[in-house]
Amino acid sequence: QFEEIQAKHATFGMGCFWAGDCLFGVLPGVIRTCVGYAGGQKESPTYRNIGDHTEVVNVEYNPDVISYAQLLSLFWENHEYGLTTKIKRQYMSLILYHDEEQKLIAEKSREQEQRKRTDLILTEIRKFEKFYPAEDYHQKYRLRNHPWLIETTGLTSDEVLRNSPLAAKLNGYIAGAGTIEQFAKELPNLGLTEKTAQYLQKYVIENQGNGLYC
Ligand code: MHO
Repeated sequence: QFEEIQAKHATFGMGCFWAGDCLFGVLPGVIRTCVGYAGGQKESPTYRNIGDHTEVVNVEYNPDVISYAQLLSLFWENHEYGLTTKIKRQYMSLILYHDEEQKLIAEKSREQEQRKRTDLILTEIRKFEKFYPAEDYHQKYRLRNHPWLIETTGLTSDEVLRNSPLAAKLNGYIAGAGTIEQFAKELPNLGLTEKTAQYLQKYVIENQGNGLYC
């Protein structure tokens, strides 16, 4: 189910990275997510000592299922990036492209977004260079508030929480990312027990549309 053969990567800075983790994690075609620091020069940044870096989410996706343009739509729809909002570098709007194709698509989509609005878009588009994964406690942050769910699905180590495709889905759904329809469609593929599915569904419905991922 989670084939990796043609996987590609995309990297976005769009405010607090817990949100990007949730929003991209539930997307069909997204295989796994990892939050971290990128875009700056400082060696080995940390959350407390982020230097000139930005919080980003690194997304591994299957381009046969979801396109880079679709990922960009989600990016534009879910954060602030206009000149009229004051945003510090930690939370800046940033697209780090992994190849020339992504660069062109990203630039085109920024132009399209710019035409829709009057204030200047501050989103920067730069080449992906170094990515520093964030501390474990930031990975799948929302899922970590649900020890029972982690335990029952066997996602019981930091490494598994970082790398598991299931963890990416659960982390997003538990926070209310993704639609109820999408959840209903995907639930049979998640391989959860009845009890676990019910637990998750309660949160999907409760948190649906509240946009509170951070
Ligand atoms: N609102 C959060 C931001 C966390 S973040 C990963 C806080 O209270 O720290 O930047």
